[in-house]
Amino acid sequence: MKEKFYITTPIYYPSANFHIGHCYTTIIADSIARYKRLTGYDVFYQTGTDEHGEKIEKKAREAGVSPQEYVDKIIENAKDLWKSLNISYDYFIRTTDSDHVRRVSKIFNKLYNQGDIYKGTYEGLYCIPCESFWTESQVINGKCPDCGREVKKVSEEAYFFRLSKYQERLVKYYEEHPDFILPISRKNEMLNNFINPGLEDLCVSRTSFKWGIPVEFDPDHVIYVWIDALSNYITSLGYPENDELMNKYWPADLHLVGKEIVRFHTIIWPCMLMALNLPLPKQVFGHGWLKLDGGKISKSLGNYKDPREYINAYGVDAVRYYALREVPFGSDGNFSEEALISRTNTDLANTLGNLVTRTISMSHKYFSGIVTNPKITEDLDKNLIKNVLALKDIVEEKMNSLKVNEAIEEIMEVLRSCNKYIDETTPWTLAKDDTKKDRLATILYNLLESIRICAILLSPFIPDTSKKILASLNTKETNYESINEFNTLEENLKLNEPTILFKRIETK
Ligand code: ME8
Repeated sequence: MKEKFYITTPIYYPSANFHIGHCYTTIIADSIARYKRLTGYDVFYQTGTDEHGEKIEKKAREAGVSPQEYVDKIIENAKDLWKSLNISYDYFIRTTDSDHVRRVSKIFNKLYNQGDIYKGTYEGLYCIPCESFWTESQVINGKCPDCGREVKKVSEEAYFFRLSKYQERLVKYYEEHPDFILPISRKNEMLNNFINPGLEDLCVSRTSFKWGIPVEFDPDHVIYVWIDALSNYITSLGYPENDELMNKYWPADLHLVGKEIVRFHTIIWPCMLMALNLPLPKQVFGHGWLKLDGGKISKSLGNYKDPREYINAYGVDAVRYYALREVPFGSDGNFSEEALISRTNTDLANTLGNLVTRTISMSHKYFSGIVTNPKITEDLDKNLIKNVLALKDIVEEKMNSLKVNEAIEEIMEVLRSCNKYIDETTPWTLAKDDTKKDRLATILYNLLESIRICAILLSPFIPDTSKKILASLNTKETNYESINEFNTLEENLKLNEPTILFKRIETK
C-alpha cells in the first residue's frame, strides 16, 4: 500500500481577488504535492477559502450584495486562477459548504459539552464606526488603528476555549517533536512571545455580526473565525461524522502557511486537537512574505496585478518557476516583473530551452531524429552520467527538508553542465567527419537521456514544460523508477520535431 501524504495551504479570505502572495503558497504546496505523487505517495492536497466573518460581511454590504453572493464570485475567480496555474489540489474546501458548517457545529457542541468551551465575558476596545474590536496593544493612543477615532471599552457575553488548560501538553509536544514548527526561529518566537508568558483562554464567539456559523444552543452568537477556519483541515476528511478519510489521511503531514498565521496553527490548532483527542499535525512550515517591488502587497490598497496577467504574458511555468526558485524558502522575498523576466530568460529560455531545442535539432539534422544507443564512451561522458544519476537523491534530500529552491537549482546545475558538454564535445565538428559518427551518436544519446531524467525531475515544478519535453522525446520511459538508470531511452526511438519551450523575453 502507498504511504499517504496530506498537505494543506491556508484557506484564504475571499475579501478580494487573490494576489501573487496567495499564489506563492499555493504553487509551493502544489510542487510538494506533485513531487510526493511522483515519488509514489498517496497524496491529499487541500486548499480552500475562509468565508465567514465581519470583514466579508462589511465588504458585501458595501458592494450591495449578500455575503454569499459576494464570496461566490471571488471563489469562481480563485478556482479559475488555480486552474491557470496548474494547481493540482485534490479538494477545495469552502467554510460555507454545508458539510463544513454542520461539522463545525458538532465540534463546537462537543467542546462545550465536555467543558472545554465555556461562557464568559469578553472585554475589549471597540471602534463603533469600524465595528471592530481591538486589544490594548493594538490601539494607538486610545484611538482606532484603522480610522483614528476614539475607541470605547465594551464588554459582551462570549464563549471561550480553555487554551490555558493545554499549555503544558503543548510545550511537551514541541519538545518531543523538534520538527513540528519550521523554520526553527518561528518555534522560538512562539515559545518566547506567546506560550512562556502564559496562554490565555481564547474568545471563540461573537454577537456583533451575523455572517458566521451560529452557536447551535445559543444562536445570538456566531462561532468566531479561527475555530471555524482551522477545523477545515478535518471537516474535509469527514470529522466528526465519518472516519474513512480521517483514518486514511489524518494527521496532516504538512500545513504550509505564511509566517503571520503560524501562531494559530501551532498554538490554537494543536490545543483544539488535543481537546478533541486527535493526533496533532506532523509539521507546520511558516514561510516568509513576498513583497511587491519592495513593498507590502495589500488587499485594501489593491496595489497588485491579477496574477493571470503574468501568466498570459510569460506563461504559467515562468510564473511557477519564478515563485519556486527566487526566494529561499522560509525567508522574505521580493516579487518584481523584471526579476521574473530575467529568471525566465536565463534559466528557462537559455539553460533549459536551448539545451532541449539544440539537442533535438541536432538529432534530426544528423540522424533524422532516430536515437541510436551509445558506443564510444569517454571520461567526459562518465562525469556527466554520474552527475545526472546523482540528481534523484539530491533532489529527494532537498525536497524532504523543503528546500524547494535548492532542489531546482541542483537540476539547473546539471542542465548547465549538459550545455557545457555540448560546447566541449562540439557535435557540429564531429558531424563533418564520417568516422566520428558513433561518437556523435553517443554524445547525442547522453544528452537526450540527461534531458529525459531532468524533465521527469522538473515535472513537479514546471509540469507543462516537462510534458512538452517528454512529448518531444517521444519516450515511454517517463515514470520515477525509470530515472534510476542511464541508458533507458528506447533504441531506435523516433524523436518528434523540436518545439520552442520558452522564447527569450525582450525588455524595452
Ligand atoms: O490568513 N507573501 O487568510 P489570508 C506570501 N483565512 N504569502 C502570502 C502573502 C504574501 N505577501 N499574502 C498572502 C488567512 N499570503 C486566514 C487563514 S487558515 C485556517 C486561515 C498567503 O487570505 C500566506 O500563505 O489573509 C498567508 O498565510 C495567507 O496567504 C493569508 O491568507
